[in-house]
Amino acid sequence: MASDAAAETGRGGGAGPAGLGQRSPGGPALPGLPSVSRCLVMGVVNVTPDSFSDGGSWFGADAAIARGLELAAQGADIVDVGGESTRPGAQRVPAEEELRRVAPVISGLAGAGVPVSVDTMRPEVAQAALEVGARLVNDVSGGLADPAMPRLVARARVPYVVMHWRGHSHQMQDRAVYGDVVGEVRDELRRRVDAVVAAGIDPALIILDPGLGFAKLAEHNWALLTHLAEISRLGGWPGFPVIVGASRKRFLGQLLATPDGSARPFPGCDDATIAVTALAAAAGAWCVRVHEVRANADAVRVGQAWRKAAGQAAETGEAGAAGEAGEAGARGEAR
Ligand code: PMM
Repeated sequence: MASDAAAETGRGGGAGPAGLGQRSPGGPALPGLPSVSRCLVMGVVNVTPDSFSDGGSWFGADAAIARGLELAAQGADIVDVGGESTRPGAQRVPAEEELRRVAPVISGLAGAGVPVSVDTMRPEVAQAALEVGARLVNDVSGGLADPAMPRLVARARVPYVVMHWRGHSHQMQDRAVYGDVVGEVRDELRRRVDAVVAAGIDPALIILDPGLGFAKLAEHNWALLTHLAEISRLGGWPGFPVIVGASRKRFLGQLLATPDGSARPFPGCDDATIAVTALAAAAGAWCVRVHEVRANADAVRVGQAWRKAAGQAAETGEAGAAGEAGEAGARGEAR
């Protein structure tokens, strides 16, 4: 089934130069999203009072719109707007409240020409967000939280982030149990891809996410980060683009803990995030999701130059600057 569907899309089975997906840097662009020949930068605006890393900072439409515009000016290719915290232990907010938070922000940013994604697990929120201009649905549950989501996305024909997820925030860390984290995350993602394709989503619109920090301990996050190419290539499918959301997550604070073992608070984790961004971009990630854009945008260019020098990027159009992929890149000829 997976192979047949993949064949129908006309995409070959080969992976990109770094083995990380047909729409990794230099591959065809996803519809509605910027077409640049490097890893994209997704800036985060959490319109919540309690998100792990920036909760409360942009809680209010005007502040959130201003922040989104600031991130776009700093080099964000996409601005991700969310209205529900997914930090470990968080309780859910009602859908009406989530929508009340995100709709004016998405409308304001999209109206200003910013490519916007909506970070939601709810189809009714995604639907309303798409109506006011969102171009991508970022579903951290990969369609598991609400089976109506894949059907909605299929009808809307927009790019869809399928993240690895094992349950809502109040229970997810109890489920951070793996024998072989890379293999299990791959298998579970493959089942999600099969399910959302069966619901009608075009495989060419799917982006995969290993779900760092979601039912993962630090060791799991590091294992996944160092095996992004394996996440991209699920059995029977051609390579998918991969998005990486390491920004300010607790495993970075744990890495930078004081000698007495206290994790560094998240605002002190931006430099570590930037290091991960450079490595992920060098490995061929399609996008990084980050809270601070300017330095991460620089790090993406470092990673791109690294890829190119290592012979992993295409010869044309991957100069490390914000060059457009162009038609040849979009057809995959640049490889
Ligand atoms: N992480 C968070 C929220 N949304 N979306 C994707 N695709 N990937 C992630 O890793 C991800 C996400 C939680 O982080 P935050 O609350 O600090 O923004």
